[in-house]
Amino acid sequence: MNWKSARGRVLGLLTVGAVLAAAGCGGSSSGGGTAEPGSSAEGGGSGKTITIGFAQVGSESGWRTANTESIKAALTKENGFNLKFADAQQKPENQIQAIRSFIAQKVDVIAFSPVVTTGWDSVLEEAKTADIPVILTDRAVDVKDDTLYKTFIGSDFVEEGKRVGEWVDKNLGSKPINVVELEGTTGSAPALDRKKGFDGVVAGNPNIKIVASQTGNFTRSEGKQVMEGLLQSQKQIDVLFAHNDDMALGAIEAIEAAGKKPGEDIKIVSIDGVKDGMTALSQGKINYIVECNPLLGPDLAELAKKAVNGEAIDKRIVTHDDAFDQAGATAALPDRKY
Ligand code: GYE
Repeated sequence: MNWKSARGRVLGLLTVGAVLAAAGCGGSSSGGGTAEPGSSAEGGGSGKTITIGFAQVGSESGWRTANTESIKAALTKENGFNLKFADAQQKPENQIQAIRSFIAQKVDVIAFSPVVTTGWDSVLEEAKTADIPVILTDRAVDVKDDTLYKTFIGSDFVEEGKRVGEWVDKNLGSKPINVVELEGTTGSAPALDRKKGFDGVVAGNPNIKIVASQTGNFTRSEGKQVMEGLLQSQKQIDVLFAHNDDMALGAIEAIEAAGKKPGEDIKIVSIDGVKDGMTALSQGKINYIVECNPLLGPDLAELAKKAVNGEAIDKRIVTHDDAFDQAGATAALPDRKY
């Protein structure tokens, strides 16, 4: 799809425009209108350095690792950023604390990937009062006032779940099947939305029965543990839908330990498309993966510059996701970046 390249061009032009405008305004000392007093004027012609606080979810999955690497690689000194990075270890209270500390440090912009959807109104109001723009990356929040954040960039998780559901419906739904679902972190946008998308589709096929749905918190170890329990408690499991690859990979270990063949005795579908997941798909242990693109760093860098310069930004930016079967994964693996 052309979305990325077209968007890249648009952002690129706007950035060039902003730089030219700043260079042309002459006379003033900092060149940018919204400079924090503490920020230094470096960044090789791309304006003043932007101090950005990023509060990450944690390091629960391969997806998250790739996401963190992308963000750190884009928000560098050379690109005009001073990045303050906090890891919340999957605890919303740690993220709130990190955001409060970014506000106290008077950063130019705050970005974060909220662990769960709720509980953000007060801290985002504090950021707004301090006049610090907030960018949501990857995950959504559920707040009363959507002016509390500037924009939200990330995948459409309902659509991802829907696409997985459609594949199951089309490829496995012609006879009665029992499905177990490994959900992501309880209360997180991807867990809520992927479930909604998937369950909504399969509900239309009376052959498909979701016999159990339990959280594995997006981690490999919890995916394994929960699957071990399900293999004992369920008489017949035909399909596993894991909300991310890591939980599918943990479940594969449990299925193999129980003497069953993942991908054959139990069909497996998941979301993310990280290298380990794609490898399992290429080996036939997973049957279908809908991608979720974690490489949000470059777009976040452009959005942060625009937010600090007070430029207009779309409220919602949806990233493009592919989908893979076994042959597709085998073909994509050699060039896979994460
Ligand atoms: O799918 C999962 C990670 O928020 C899209 O979080 C992200 C999800 C991703 O832990 O692997």
